[in-house]
Amino acid sequence: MVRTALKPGTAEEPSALSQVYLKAFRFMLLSRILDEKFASLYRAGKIHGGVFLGRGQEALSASIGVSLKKGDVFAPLIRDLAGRLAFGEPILDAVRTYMGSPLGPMRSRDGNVHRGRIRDGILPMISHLGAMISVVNGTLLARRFHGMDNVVGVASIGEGATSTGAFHEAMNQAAVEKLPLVMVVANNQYAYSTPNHRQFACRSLVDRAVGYGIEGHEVDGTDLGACLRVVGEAVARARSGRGPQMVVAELLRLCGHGEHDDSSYVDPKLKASRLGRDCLKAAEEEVIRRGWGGAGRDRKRSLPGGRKRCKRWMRRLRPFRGNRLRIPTPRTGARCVHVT
Ligand SMILES: Cc1ncc(C[n+]2csc(CCOP(=O)(O)OP(=O)(O)O)c2C)c(N)n1
Ligand SMILES: [Mg+2]
Repeated sequence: MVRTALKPGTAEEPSALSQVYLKAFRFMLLSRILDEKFASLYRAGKIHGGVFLGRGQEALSASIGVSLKKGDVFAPLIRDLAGRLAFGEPILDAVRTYMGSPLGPMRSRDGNVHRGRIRDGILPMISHLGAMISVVNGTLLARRFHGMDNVVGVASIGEGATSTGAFHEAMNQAAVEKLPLVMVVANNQYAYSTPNHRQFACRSLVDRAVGYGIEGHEVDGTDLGACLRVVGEAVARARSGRGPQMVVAELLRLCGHGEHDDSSYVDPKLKASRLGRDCLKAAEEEVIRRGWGGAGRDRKRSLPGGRKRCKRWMRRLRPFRGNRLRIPTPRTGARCVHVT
């Protein structure tokens, strides 16, 4: 059994726990604020194409980002802004891609969430539906051929994607090759508007891991401490050579599939259940409860990345100021296809 330093709730409360918790929390908060900004720009007609948010999934996502190291590989989902930021993606990459700027990593050829930085291990997304798992497998195999050990690859997908052929082929390959793959499934109860009972008949998605000879772990995706522990342990296991790991996080998407979707089909009972609790709010309460934000005036100042500070900082981002963003001109636009 691989142990990690993270044992939330223990009496000794190691400082490493508070540090990693606060780090993840900061990225959750930053991603939520950035997401809100994208949503408002979309409603103002300033973003073309879709806007897809990670609301309600930030605890899981940030846990991935903080569990990985330089040299690892991450194939994020459309809802993984928190994880991307925690893994080191510059904020401007998100802003520039959404705003169609040629200064962005996709040079305005792609409109929203398909961006990546191959050199830094963030794989640009092909599809939300399982296609990236094989790409992570391939990257891990290539690194093995080059004698690069100690590398972990995380593929992040939704529960809907676990019903695709791409998912099953890639899981099987990862198991046979004993790849250091961590398959993180955000079970947000819906694939677009299709509820889980119309998607699969197994009791838990973790059962699918067993069928491939892969270790599976379930976690409450609304609980940051639990996500940090379970994702962190899965990454440590994969890194130590125990083969692929699958983590299934139970949570609820607290937004539409994209900003074009009012999500009126979501069952109110689910919203009222534990799955529907806001992981960011829960994490913030935990920070305050444990006194990690300091006390009194100090608390305001040190509560990690306090909302005001984050918002003020965001306003300073040049691309958001007026019209200073360099959108493609007819000349540069003609040189590339713009996909949204
Ligand atoms: C081949 C293909 N079919 C359909 C779609 C449209 N589509 C994109 S995401 C999605 C649902 C994905 O659900 P899930 O895997 O549960 O992820 P979630 O959106 O819930 O995070 C659908 C139907 C697509 N992008 N590609
Ligand atoms: Mg889903």
